[in-house]
Amino acid sequence: MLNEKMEKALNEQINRELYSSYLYLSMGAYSSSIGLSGFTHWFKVQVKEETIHGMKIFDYINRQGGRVRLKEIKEPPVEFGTPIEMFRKTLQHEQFITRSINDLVDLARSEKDETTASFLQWYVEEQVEEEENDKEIIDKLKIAGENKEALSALDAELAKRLPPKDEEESI
Ligand code: OFO
Repeated sequence: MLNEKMEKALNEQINRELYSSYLYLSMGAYSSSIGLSGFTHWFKVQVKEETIHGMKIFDYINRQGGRVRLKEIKEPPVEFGTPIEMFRKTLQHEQFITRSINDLVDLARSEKDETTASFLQWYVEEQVEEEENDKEIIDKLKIAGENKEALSALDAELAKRLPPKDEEESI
């Protein structure tokens, strides 16, 4: 079972995950507006990933007999600058999410809630992957520099991103 403090903190994390989804949807729209349809595809896959992250917590709260309380999702920015600036913002956001997951783990441990601490381990590992993906793209964008052909090749590569593996099981 979840205590009140833990339930509130998990509900806040659902909101952060759904905001991530909304933020990446906005980045996908921006990418389309600057002619990078492969980037749009990459962000659309990321939108699904973030929805899954939110839904896993939704399911966990329900299974633990807690109460999901959805809050307003704040409006994301509309403009993101150059592709590398946009991915730097993506990485910064993921680093913020990593800190919030670590805070949740600390809270679960201080509340002696081993079940939730163990549930959160999936997120701890997932955040390594999330940050790694962004860093890899930033590195590729650094190499591409001002070279339009290299940017176009990266756009084609991002267009091939596969949908999340656990899409069906989580929603
Ligand atoms: Fe849910 O990991 Fe990104 O935000």
